[in-house]
Amino acid sequence: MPEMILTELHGKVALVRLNRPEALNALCDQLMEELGAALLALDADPAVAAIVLTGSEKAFAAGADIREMQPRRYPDVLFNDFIAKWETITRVKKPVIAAVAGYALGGGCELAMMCDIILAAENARFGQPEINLGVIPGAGGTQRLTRAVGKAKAMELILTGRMMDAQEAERANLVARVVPTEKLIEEALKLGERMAELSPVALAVAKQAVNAAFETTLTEGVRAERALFLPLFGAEDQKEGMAAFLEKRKPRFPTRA
Ligand code: DAK
Repeated sequence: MPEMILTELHGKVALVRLNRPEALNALCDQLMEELGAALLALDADPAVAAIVLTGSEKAFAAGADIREMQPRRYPDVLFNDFIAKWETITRVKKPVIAAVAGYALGGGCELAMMCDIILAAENARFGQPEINLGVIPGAGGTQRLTRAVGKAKAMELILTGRMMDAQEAERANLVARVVPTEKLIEEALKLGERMAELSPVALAVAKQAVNAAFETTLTEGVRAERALFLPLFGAEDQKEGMAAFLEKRKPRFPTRA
């Protein structure tokens, strides 16, 4: 049984809560292992259509665990590849929504950025403060933050360790939306429930297509989109989705997640 995360099912939406409050959800090896295993199990579970990842009201996650990292030496980090367990979340095919309240710092900000959508509570604070520790972001922060907010702001945040609040993060396009802190989970579950009504095949493919935009040129990206789009006509969900529109009714997508 996992000790550092809690998982609940709300209809077809799984809510995964990082639960290490005494350390502001610092992301230690055990937590990352438990999280990775839970996410892969939910991805394979037909009862689940979408996943919400959250922390506490005080902290989504205040970064990788500094106490655990401090004694590590170069050959250890090289051979005991602690990066691998951080990337599990990027293998999930179902939509993953980060519901961020409080601190999302360092690895916490990087974890949120690996999700498909970030929903921020009014009290959320984002930052990459690794520079204060004599290192740099190590789980994609220099790349994903820069793609999200652009060079000037990414440089400023990463080179100074400054945090930005939820409003600034929304203006900078890091987050999809800011919601009242007490409504964060409700709003994140609503997003997930909306997706649970849609075609799981189309959702998974849409994720792949949007993610391709961060990997390639426009011409290549448009080609990738086409290669993902055309096979959807071979899936039953397209027949049902378009028939339902023409018959003025709600679609009932045959494919299960
Ligand atoms: N690690 C370990 N413990 C942490 C922690 C962290 N990142 N953040 C907070 N804590 C612990 C504190 O030590 C404290 O524990 P006790 O002293 O009570 O035992 C407890 O949580 C409460 O924290 P504070 O007393 O500091 O609470 P405050 O409200 O005063 O301050 C704060 C909140 C978030 C501003 C402050 O805790 C803070 O500055 N925390 C550190 C933030 C930070 O520097 N984060 C970046 C860490 S470096 C990689 C993947 C990822 C990474 C690297 C590599 N690979 C895959 C290769 C990521 C690196 C990082 O994230």
